[in-house]
Amino acid sequence: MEKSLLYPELNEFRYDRKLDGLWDFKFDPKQEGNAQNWTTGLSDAVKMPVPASFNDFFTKKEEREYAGDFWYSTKFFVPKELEDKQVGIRFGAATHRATVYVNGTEIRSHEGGFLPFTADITSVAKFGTENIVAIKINNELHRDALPAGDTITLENGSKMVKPFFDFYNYSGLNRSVHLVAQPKTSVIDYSTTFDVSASHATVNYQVEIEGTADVAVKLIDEDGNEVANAQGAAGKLEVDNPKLWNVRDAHLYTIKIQLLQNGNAIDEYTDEIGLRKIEIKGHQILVNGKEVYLRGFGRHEDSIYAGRAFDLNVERKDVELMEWTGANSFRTSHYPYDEEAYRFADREGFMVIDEVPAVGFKMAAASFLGGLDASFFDGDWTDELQKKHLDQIHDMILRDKNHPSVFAWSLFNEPDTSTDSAVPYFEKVFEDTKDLDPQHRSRTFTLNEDDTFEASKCKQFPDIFLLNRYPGWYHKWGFEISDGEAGLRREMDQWQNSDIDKPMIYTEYGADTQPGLHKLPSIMWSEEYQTEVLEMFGRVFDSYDFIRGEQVWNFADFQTVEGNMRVNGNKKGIFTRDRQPKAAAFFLKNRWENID
Ligand code: GCB
Repeated sequence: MEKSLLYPELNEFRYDRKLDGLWDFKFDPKQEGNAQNWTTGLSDAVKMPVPASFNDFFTKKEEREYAGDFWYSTKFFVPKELEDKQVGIRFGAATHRATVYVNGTEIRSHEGGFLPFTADITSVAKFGTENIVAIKINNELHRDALPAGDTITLENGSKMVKPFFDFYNYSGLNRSVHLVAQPKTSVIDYSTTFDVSASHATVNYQVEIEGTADVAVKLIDEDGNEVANAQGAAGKLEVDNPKLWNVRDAHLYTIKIQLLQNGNAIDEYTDEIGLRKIEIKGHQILVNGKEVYLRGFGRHEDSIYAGRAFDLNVERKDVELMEWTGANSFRTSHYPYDEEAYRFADREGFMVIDEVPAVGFKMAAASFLGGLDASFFDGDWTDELQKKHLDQIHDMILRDKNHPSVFAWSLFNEPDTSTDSAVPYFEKVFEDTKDLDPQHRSRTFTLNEDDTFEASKCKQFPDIFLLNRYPGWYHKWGFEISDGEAGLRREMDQWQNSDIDKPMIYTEYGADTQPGLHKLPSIMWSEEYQTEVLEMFGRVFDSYDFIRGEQVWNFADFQTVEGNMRVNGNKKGIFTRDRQPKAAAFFLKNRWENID
């Protein structure tokens, strides 16, 4: 069951119960937890909500900023009726690496703070009684891990993280924890591809099973009618007059996968899928044959109190606000989000660029810390890093491949692509991941400001170009913005005059803005200036046909490290951190509602 990243489900054959709530929590700066048997529970612990990042609950700075090992523990009951099943604990996310112990026995470790993993506890679980789980987590940043950064030790002995990226290193059990059980013979994965026309759709499916069983698959429409069925671990579901999944007009079907032995059902897994055809043709992005222009946001999982915790209330509000602006897309900058975000996007018809936490792969990104000029890919950490990077791309695609909303995979954010040493790293990443997605969605990455048409050595890799550009903010700012626009147009002219025949999406542009600061004429940080920057970009986007989308940075203000470029976080939000609109929100709404 540990191989499966399917979302948990409760049905006749499967069990799912959230273990969310107040857990025991304790820092372990001296790494003495194992020796002191914290694996069987924590004494002198504080109470900590799950899911949540621990950081913002504390009032002492050394606790909020804590880097190193820390533990969570809770008791949980395993029902007797699960005795004949495989039982596991599924962690939605543990930042950034973790080891799980149940009833004192070490079960497994996992690296990567933004993807789920299950600890199979079948052999140690006590049925019909109470059990105890402890998880040791480490939130340090290193150059050979994702997301990239350093961990230093201050003269007073405190450890401190130095991210090479611009979001706060919120840590802990940021997503729900589930007690799950499934039959010993069970569905562990499935995938679908589609052949779609207006009057007919073929769903080609493939089911992966642990054990041996017969497979029966049904497709059910939104009214509960069975529209197709098939037998076998791989097969075709034929649907006449399908209701296709369209952008901001989603229709979903339920796929019901049943396992049978001697004609008796022994497992069932159901999920919602959307039938649609995505094509990249020259500069165009087509969904079901219709051209789509992306409007939307780079986002973060970030909110007050619980940091990076997934909160369905926040997600609900964000979806409402995105829809209010007329957005049809977002990027999961800079890491895969909680599964619920994709399920919601599937339902609402958003186009999602799904990003792996390969962020900070650029020494200049450490300029938030004072600038380091070497090439990131010359470092001796790249072999180890690449292993983890590939592993996380694998898991992201495995987890998210059935979401109709996901239309592209972003394999890096702003890596250093202007040195030759980047090329072999990219070659391997693109080669090794080319067959992971049965739907073969576009694979891409965002190009930072330094990685221009002329400078980037990695333009051969992406299927779609994603550009992050900041004239008007990080250079040519204020009254010089007209030169910023001229420079941007010069770069766009180079792309236009090249033989590159792929779409381009702007995945970042924007300006930090202090809400409530008004000034006529504008100055930087004022709400007026933010709108002027967005107007400038809008003029440029409208001048080039190969630009097929705009995702402003950022949906909402978010927390970052402290620094002389940040006033309590990044303020490029179109909404404040508590999700109220800045003036630019009204500008974007007007613009986007008038774009097809
Ligand atoms: C970027 C990064 C993003 C930052 C943004 C900024 O290029 O991709 O993580 O937050 O710039 O505002 O500096």
